[in-house]
Amino acid sequence: MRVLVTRRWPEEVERALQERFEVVLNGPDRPLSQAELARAMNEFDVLCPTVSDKIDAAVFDNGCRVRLIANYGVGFDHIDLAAAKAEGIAVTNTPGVLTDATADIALTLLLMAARRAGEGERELRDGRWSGWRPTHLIGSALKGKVLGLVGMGRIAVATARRAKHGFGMRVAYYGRRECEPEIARELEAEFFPDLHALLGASDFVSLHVPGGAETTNLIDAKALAAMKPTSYLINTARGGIVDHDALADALDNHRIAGAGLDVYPHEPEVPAALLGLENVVLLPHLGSANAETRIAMGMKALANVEAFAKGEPLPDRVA
Ligand code: 8YV
Repeated sequence: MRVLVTRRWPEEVERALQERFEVVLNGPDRPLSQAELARAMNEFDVLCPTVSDKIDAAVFDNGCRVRLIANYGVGFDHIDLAAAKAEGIAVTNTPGVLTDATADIALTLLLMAARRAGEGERELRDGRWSGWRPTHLIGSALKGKVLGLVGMGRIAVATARRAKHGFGMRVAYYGRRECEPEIARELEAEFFPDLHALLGASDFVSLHVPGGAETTNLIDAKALAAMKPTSYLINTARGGIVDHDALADALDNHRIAGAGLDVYPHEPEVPAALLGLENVVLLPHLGSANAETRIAMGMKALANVEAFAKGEPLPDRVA
């Protein structure tokens, strides 16, 4: 069985994969072009892509040998599931193993934005720090503030646990349905069936819904207008969920206090209007970027490829 790994993975996972299958690794470790992806579809049985590969319907146009797309990552909005399904291709992801790492980055962004850490570091490195003073770079406290979660899946719950148990924040959430009673009790979480009502009640809003057509620009100018002028927006989910022109406008005009972003609509492009603003923290998609997590993601992808090779049910099938 021929397997293509589109980006370089941690060594131990690559080795484990190579011990079992005929594996081709993308030596230059740059994103594959659409033409290269289309070619790969005819040359391999299994494709292991990442978020930097756009698997759209067109890559299947010239025929397709691939039977399994084992995505390295939990989000799969870069894969056209309907098109894959139409080709009879199974798709898997890597849920669970990057929950803590991503929640850690949500809290990193929240703390950096609330305490103006990026601004402070830029000031210091630029030699602009003139010394301590009582009114210098005053941020916001977290204790008693409301963290409003948009979506209440695994990563949202892990983020809420950190915020509540670690920082004494209050928890509210918006979702299609209420979360499990046990989790609601533990977090003393207030459910908002209306997104804008949640936005208006929150001091920090953290996004945890999947990307894709259903959530594109969910946080638009209207949604931002529903937020308090003292509130912050945190996004570790997908860039497309936020209208970044509207966000830049809201930040520039201080209609919200700040934002912390790890994801962007067309990565690695970062909306230019954000780059000049002080009240936004910008990270380069680091959600799952710790050594343990990246290995666990690879091992999970490998488990799916192995199950596929043995004709067993796929542990993390999404299509
Ligand atoms: C991954 C992510 O590193 O898993 C996801 O959905 O957003 C990231 O943290 C990336 O997607 C790898 O494909």
